[in-house]
Amino acid sequence: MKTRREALRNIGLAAAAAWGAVPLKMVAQGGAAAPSGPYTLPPLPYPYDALEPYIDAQTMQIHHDRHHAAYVNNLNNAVAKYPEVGKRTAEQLVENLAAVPEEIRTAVRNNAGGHVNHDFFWKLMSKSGPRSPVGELAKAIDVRFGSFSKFQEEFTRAAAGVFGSGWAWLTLDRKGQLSVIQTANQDSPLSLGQAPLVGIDVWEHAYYLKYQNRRADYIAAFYNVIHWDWVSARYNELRKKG
Ligand code: MN3
Repeated sequence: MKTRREALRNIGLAAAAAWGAVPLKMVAQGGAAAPSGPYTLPPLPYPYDALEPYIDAQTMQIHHDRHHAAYVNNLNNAVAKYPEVGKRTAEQLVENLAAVPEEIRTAVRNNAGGHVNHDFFWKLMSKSGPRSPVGELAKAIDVRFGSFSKFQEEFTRAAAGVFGSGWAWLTLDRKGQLSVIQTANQDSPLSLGQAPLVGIDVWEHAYYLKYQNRRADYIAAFYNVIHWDWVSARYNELRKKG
């Protein structure tokens, strides 16, 4: 009997584990396939473990499937009463927050910002390709910062110095000027008239599982996953557009 009870309990545990696994999967698939509004969660462009060992698979899964999904869901909820606002892209929303009705402006700032920032962040990262900028961007970084390592020093300082939750960025403004800036919470450089080229999420949810309170170790690891081919091509595109 004891063996049978144990067997039943084990089946129960297995069933519980299986049920436990279901909601996470449904969040990811449901978020992408059955949106409850105009905004959808794009799938992660690579497997969860693609950035190991620098960024661990569990962090990527929770960060994309739960945190990014929540920004998308909250954005859909925010615009539910304002269908005309929901016709704008998330980028357009953060580029012109003043055009968003005051009642939902803070919710849009936080959640369209969160959506746009994370969409950018996933595309920005890759383990393949060069570990430093190429072409015109490499030259522009040398001119602006003195050298690539001087840029890294400034970017590291900015990322380490964000108090609380936020981001550090390398941005390009409309005059073609490169800058290293910080934004708080989910504020986007687009709201400041600047286009992001590189951005690091320094919210604790981005690194705490693997790095705990060691933000400096996470920032150092991040340099191994910047997709410089993509960033450099993006720089050329933005410069062409002027
Ligand atoms: Mn995040």
